[in-house]
Order: sequence, then structure tokens, then C-alpha cells
Amino acid sequence: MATQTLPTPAVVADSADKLVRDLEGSATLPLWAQMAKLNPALPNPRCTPHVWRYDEVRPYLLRAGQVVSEKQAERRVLMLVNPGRNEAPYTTDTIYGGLQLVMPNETAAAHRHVAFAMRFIIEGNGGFTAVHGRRVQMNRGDVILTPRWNWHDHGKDGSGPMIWLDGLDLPQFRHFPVHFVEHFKDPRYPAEDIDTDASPIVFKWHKMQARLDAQAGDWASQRYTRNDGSEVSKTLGAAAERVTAGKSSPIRQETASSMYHVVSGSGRTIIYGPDNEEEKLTWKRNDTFCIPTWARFQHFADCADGAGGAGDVYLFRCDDVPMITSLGFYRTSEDDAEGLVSH
Ligand code: 1HN
Repeated sequence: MATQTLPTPAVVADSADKLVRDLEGSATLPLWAQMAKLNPALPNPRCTPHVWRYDEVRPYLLRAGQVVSEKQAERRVLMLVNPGRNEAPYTTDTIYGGLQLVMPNETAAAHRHVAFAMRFIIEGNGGFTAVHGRRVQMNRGDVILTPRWNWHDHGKDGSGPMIWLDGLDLPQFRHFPVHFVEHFKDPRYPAEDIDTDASPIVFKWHKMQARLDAQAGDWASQRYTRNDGSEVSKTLGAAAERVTAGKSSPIRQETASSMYHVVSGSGRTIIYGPDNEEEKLTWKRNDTFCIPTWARFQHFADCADGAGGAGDVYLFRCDDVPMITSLGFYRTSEDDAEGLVSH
């Protein structure tokens, strides 16, 4: 019997490149190609430090008041979009901020949703928000909470615009796809007027200012807490800070990110880069600015009244400290890294 020689298959040397090509369609990817991306050397925010100047945004918001009806809009808001990502809902990588306008006799219709909201009231008189059947007044400097799944609608009496800063935990729902809304059958959810000063979801500015003024030093920081001492939500928290005109806060670097709002006065925040190069954010009353995670930053108070006066500069801050802390991610550059080892 004649022996048959089988054709030898062409030997193609295998290689990493060939393997990667052959993986196409296998629903796998090589980790080694992305190791540095998935295991970065430092916290790596995509958002960048930025200031939204009230003088610039307010005219657009008022124009929206002319050309976009509240009914059309449901919420008439200009979202604060971080230039580092250039898309909503990112004011920082974990915090959504927006400036909301309600005009007299309008109703921002009742709805409820999974997202938590806090509001810092910037300007206007006669505004109110009804949260799950209890209507409270909005006054400049107040922080008002809308806890998850509470029915809420907003409105306004009197004349002139009512404007506030919203802070919501919307970015989290890009990872946890569990956010949804329910609309009430009527524009307003039935509500009774309650004593705003006694409401557990309203934090009056004068009380916070008194706490800051009672704290000694050129820089003071106080957190907003619920009656039981807890943070205002499990995701977002809030604080206020005082800096004496001509003085500064300590330099901070933390894994939390924050959205600051200037309650009064003017100044600047310096962000120090890896080689101590400085990025300067200048701000004044009613401006909003953000600090991404792990930025090394320091506030400098220039003057208390915007006209060169001495006194104190006050800032409101919405941050993700509760979420970052409860997940075990909170740390500062001051921490002893070995102390972070979990057991
Ligand atoms: C919302 O319900 C309000 O109730 C504000 O005022 C901003 C942004 C996204 C989704 C829901 C409000 C919002 C929002």
C-alpha cells in the first residue's frame, strides 16, 4: 500500500497580536491591554475644576423663563455641565448641579423619583416647595431637602424670579440603573403649609452661620445633619464653610468631590497640580464651582462683601462624602495609608 503524505498545515506562529484579533467576537478582552487604565496610579476624575458665574448663567435662565413654559419643561433648569465630560448629568463625576427658575404663579408639577435632591436657595421671594404633603417657604440661604421618593412640586407667589441651585445624586444612576420617576395625576400634590422654621428638611442659613461663627479660627466648616445626627442622605451630604477675609482654608486633598456655592463675599480657590503648578478659580457671591476628587485645593477669602470689606466669606458645599465614606472609599492625603488596610 502506498503511503500517503498528508499536506502539512501552514504553521502560523501564534502571537499576542494574533490572539487579540482572534478574540473578536468571543466576548472577552485581554486585561493586560487595560491594566493601567483599570488600576490607575492615582484617583482619576474625568471632571475638571470649573466656575459657573452667576452673572453669566442668570440671563440665560431668565430667557428660558420667557421662552420655555414650566409645563413644557417640568423643571426649568440650566444644568451645570462639567467641561471635562461635556455631558449631563456631570457637574462632578458623582454630583449633578443645576440652576432652577420658577416664575410667579407657575407650578413645577408634582412628581417623585429615586434620586435625592437638595436645594440651596439663591434669590427671590414667595417661593415654596411642597415635599410629601408639607409646604415650606424658600428663603435665600436655606437648604431644603427632597428625600427619595417624596412627592414634590414647586411654586411661587409675588413678583420676580425664584432661583435656586439643585444638587442631585444623578450620576450614580449611570452605574445603578435603578432610577425612575412617577408623575402625580394633578400638578400639585395635596399639601398643607407647615412652620418652615420647624421643618426637619429645611436648614435656615442664620442657624448655620451661627454655628460657623461659634467655631474659632479663620476657617470653619460645619456639616448639615438631620435631627438624628446623620448626613442629609446616604449619597450626598452638605456643609458650609467660613473663611475670614484675607485668610485661607487649609489645603485639602480628598477622594470626595464637591460643588461649592458662594453664599457671600468673594475670593479664589487654588488647585495645586502635581508639580505645585497653580490653577486659580476666582469667584464671588452666587457663583458655583466644583472640585473633582483628589484635587489639592485651598480657598482664599478676598473680601466679605464684594466691595473690599473685611469680615467673613461664607460657602455652601454639596459633596459625596456620605456615599464615598459608606462605600469605604473616603481618604485624604493626610491619612496614613497603612491605616486604610481593611480586615
Ligand atoms: C428634579 O426632580 C428636580 O424636583 C430638579 O426640582 C432637577 C434633575 C433631574 C431629574 C429630576 C426638582 C432634576 C430633577
